[in-house]
Amino acid sequence: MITSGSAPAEVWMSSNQGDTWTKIDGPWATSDNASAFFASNGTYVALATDKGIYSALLRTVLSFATSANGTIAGAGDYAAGASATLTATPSPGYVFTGWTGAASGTQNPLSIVMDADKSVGATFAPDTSDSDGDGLSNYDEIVTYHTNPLQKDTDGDGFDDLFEINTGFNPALASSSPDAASSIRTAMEFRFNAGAGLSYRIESSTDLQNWTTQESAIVGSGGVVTRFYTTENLPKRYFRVRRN
Ligand SMILES: [Ca+2]
Ligand SMILES: [Ca+2]
Repeated sequence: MITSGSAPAEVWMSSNQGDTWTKIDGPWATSDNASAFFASNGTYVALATDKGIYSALLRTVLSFATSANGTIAGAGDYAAGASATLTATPSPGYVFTGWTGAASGTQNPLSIVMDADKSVGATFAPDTSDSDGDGLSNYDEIVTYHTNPLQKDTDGDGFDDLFEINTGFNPALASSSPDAASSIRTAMEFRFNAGAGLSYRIESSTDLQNWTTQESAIVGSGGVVTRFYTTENLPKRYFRVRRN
């Protein structure tokens, strides 16, 4: 691409767009049909058809395709053969995943050679890492819940973000807190007699076939041992006690 303008002070030409430059004597004027030129790094480049110079250096243009969830820096005009540095910056909650168009791979920043006009795009994806280890991805924290991805208890109310979300409270607002929220549940009381110094274990089952140890090494004192177990989501549950 060549940009029109007034006559340049100096005119240089190249046949290979970058490596070898030759100064062409002037004077140059628009009337000489130095009809188009541009300046780059202090060097003038011209296309002058009436002088038989057809291999004028070209300016290259780096442009970017619109990318969702991030931006790319580095667009602009470059002398042919110059390098351009592309830098992709993801929006908060996203990560850069790769270049598209005239660039490829995942290196960032990336240097490319401007040997032609180029258009580059970038892809970004939700950040699925969990920096503070609270069970919520960085994307969920930043984009969905507006919580701090580096702090388990964003609003400092004593409850982690995930617990607040699971119990219907706002993890980013201290005035919305599950603090002291209570409920009454029906439980089952299980009792057995345990001899002094003897060891027992409590097992439970939902089908009388497969038994799971609920508590082991219960040492008796010559009296009744009492335990409570929830019945929530357990329409059938059986208990037994065994001597160890
Ligand atoms: Ca997290
Ligand atoms: Ca909290």
